[in-house]
Amino acid sequence: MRDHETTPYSLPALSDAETVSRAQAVRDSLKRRRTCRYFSDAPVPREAIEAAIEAAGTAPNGANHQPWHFAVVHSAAKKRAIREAAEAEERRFYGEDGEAPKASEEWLDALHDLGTDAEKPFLETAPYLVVVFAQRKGGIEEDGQTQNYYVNESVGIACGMLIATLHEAGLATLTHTPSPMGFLREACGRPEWEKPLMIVVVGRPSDDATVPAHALKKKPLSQIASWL
Ligand code: IYR
Repeated sequence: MRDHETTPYSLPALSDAETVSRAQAVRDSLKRRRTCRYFSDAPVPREAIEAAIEAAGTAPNGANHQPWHFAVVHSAAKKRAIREAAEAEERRFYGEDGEAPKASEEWLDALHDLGTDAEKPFLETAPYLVVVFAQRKGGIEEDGQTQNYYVNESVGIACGMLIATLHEAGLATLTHTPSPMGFLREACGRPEWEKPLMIVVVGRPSDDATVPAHALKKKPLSQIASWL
C-alpha cells in the first residue's frame, strides 16, 4: 500500500462455531423478511428510522463519496402527493389509463403472480416513505460538481443495509419503484444531479396483511452459489 493516514482495525475474535451460529442466526432472521404491501397506519418511532439510515450510511461505496440521500416523507399531504403522482405513472405502466400499457406483455406476465396493479394505498397508509436518491455527482462536498463512482452499486448496498436494519427492528418494508420516478426529485426538493432510485415504504404490517405465495419460493444454495 502507498503511505496514507491509517487507524487500527479489529473485530471481536469469535470461535468458528460462534461464527457459524451467528451467520445462521442472521440468515434465519432475514429469511423472515418479506416485501409487504399491506401496512397499518400505526406509528413508528422516528429514532428507528434515523438509526436505520445511519446504518445504511456506513455502506461500502465508491471512493467514500457516500453518494446517497434519504428523503424521509412523513407528512400526510406529502405522502398523498407522492401516491397520486406514483399511481398516475403506474396507470400508464399497467395500461389502466385506457391506453396501451407502457410495460411489455412479458413484464406484465412476470408480475402476474405478485398481484400488483396501479393502486398504491400503502404510500399513504404507511407512516414513513424513505425516498432514496443516488447522487450522480457531488462527492463529499455535495456540490453537484465532482464525479462519483459506482453510484448504483453503492446506493444499492446502502438500501440493502437499510432494509435489513429495519427488518431487525421488527418493521415491515416495501421497495417500491414507480416507473418512471423522476417526479420524486421535485416532490422531495432534491437537486437535478440526484436520481431517485426507490421508495422504501416503512411501517407495521396491517392485521390482515398477506404476501404472494409466489415470492416465498427461493432458489436453493446449490443454485445461487458455486464453489471454485
Ligand atoms: N412498479 C410497478 C411494477 C412492478 C415491477 C416490478 I420488476 C416488481 O417486482 C413489482 C412491481 C409496481 O410497483 O406495481
